Amino acid sequence: MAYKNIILEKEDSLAILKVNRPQALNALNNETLREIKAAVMEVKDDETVGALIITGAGDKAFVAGADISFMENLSAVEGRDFGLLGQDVFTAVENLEKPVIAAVNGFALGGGCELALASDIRLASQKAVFGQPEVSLGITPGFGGTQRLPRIIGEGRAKELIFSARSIDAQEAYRIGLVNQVYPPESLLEEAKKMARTIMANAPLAVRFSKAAINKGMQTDIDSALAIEADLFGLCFSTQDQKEGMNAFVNKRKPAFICQ
Ligand code: CO8
Repeated sequence: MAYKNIILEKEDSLAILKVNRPQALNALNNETLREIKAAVMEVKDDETVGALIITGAGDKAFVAGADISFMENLSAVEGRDFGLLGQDVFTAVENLEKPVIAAVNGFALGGGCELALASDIRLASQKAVFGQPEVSLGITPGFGGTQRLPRIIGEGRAKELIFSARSIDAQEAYRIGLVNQVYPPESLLEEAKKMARTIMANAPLAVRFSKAAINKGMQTDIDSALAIEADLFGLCFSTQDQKEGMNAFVNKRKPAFICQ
């Protein structure tokens, strides 16, 4: 599919999605959100792709939020629909059955921070800036931020960031557990690729099941979550990759995983 506001590149078995609206610091309008969803579906259906990296085109912004010019005159119904669209797209990112790494190369504000939150792993450039400035614009976070931010950094810190609309730099984001690692701007994408390749060297189905167990388990009580883990753990023993991984260990050789 041809995209206008994003770039989807494929490099070996890695897909790289760049949000690309330089005139608006990669801000998200309807069209861009729909293109991100289409790209996620493309990655889902492409058996040659093992992981997705999401980043921003250019050197200034990851995504500077939802498009404020577009939102300015929305009615309550239109605002809700726009929120539902963003939620749907970011839930598709979260549920993609392949690992998703956000390489946050600059401003990640509002919807941009929420896109990073929907990713599995967040890596930041030293120049990255995070924040949920929505209340300074008279709205709440609406693309999942009120739910995913507290689940990732805890309720108190999430409330402070959302209520104050304060932006934080990459070091503070690292300190509070919002990002996994911080890198110099020039090595961020390479480090993201390196991490993706490390993950892809493991059994793909086991990674996928681990993601499902964590994502589903985080939304439920511990007993139900442990039941989900037990089912998926059991299912691994019906895969060829479990036999391959353990046989390789026992015979002191490198495993060759095959299951997608
Ligand atoms: N929307 C639209 N245009 C934007 C946005 C945005 N979010 N961010 C930047 N731009 C545009 C600017 O208007 C400017 O355009 P122009 O050149 O035509 O004047 C261009 O990008 C460059 O931006 P600046 O000149 O402002 O660049 P600076 O380096 O001076 O500042 C900032 C960079 C600090 C990132 C600044 O642009 C800024 O504060 N942007 C807005 C950030 C923000 O508030 N984001 C949150 C938006 S709200 C949101 O995301 C809600 C999500 C849930 C929605 C639910 C709906 C119901």
